[in-house]
Amino acid sequence: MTDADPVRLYRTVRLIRRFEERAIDLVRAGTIVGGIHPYLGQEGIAAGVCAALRGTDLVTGTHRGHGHVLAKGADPARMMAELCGRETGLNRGRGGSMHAADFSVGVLGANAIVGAAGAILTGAVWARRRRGEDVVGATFFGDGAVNEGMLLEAFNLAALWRVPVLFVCENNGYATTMPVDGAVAGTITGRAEAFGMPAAVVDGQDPQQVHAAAAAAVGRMRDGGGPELVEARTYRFDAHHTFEHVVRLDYRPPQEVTAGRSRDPVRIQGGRLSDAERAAVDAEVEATLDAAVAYALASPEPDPAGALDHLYASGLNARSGGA
Ligand SMILES: Cc1ncc(C[n+]2csc(CCOP(=O)(O)OP(=O)(O)O)c2C)c(N)n1
Ligand SMILES: [Mg+2]
Repeated sequence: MTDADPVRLYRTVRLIRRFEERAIDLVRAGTIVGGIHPYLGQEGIAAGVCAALRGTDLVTGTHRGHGHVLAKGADPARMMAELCGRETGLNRGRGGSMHAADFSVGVLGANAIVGAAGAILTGAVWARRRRGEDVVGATFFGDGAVNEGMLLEAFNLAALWRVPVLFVCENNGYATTMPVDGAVAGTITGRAEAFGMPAAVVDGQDPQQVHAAAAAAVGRMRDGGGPELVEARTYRFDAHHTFEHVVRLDYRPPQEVTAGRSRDPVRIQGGRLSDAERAAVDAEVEATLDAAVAYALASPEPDPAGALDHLYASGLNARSGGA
């Protein structure tokens, strides 16, 4: 089942947009320590893809991963608490921005290692299906990941073993400051085709177009098809990382930034709603985020005595492990 309901898609892109803007405020205030990689401008990709998935389906994301976690259904309050390093966070404040995970909604994690998330997702979907579970997965990665050996290895095994994974490339034109034309030989879809995977290019600024492409691919995968790739062309509206708010890096021509920002997924999707529908969603999102920020700020930080807890799935005690 997929859900292309325009109001739902708008709610998701608006939630991600406002979540990111509030998170940036908290970075500036020093409440979120270390900064974030804002997903501003790319919201339509997470929203469109995740609306094509079931709650039990799996996703993995990137260092720019808040949108993937929220679109898959994680609680914004516990996500905000995670970014603020609080005990009530999705991962008890230990994961933070780049490692947020919520297994209860199929989010196996954001991921700081460029190119790693595709291999994790491929293995996880393969393992679940071997156990007889009827799941598919989607993994998000940037244009900077398409030359990483680990991702290409994941393409190979997913194609060979027909693991139903949707590989979603968020091509925002840059890997940090490196333009895609200076780093990527050939094409991104050509990499998928080399492994026999169907591949399509979509307008990543249009949530409905992303959703249509993802829903079609996921439908084929549920019918027994193998992996597919979607390259969503997009634009990062803000910095690579919030450190750029402090240290200006001059790598994008101003005209390009203006043109890129003119195609805003929140406005594109919002334009499909009536004024009254849009106002109602906006108010609902604001209330959700007011509550999320209040929850995060009221939550305690973890007890430093527990800093080494939860390091090993086995429960091995890190304090005595090295002796
Ligand atoms: C394996 C690896 N190499 C390098 C880095 C440092 N790094 C972090 S983000 C980034 C750029 C990634 O670009 P892209 O995949 O296009 O994603 P975007 O930031 O544009 O969303 C790099 C090189 C890393 N985290 N992991
Ligand atoms: Mg990029």
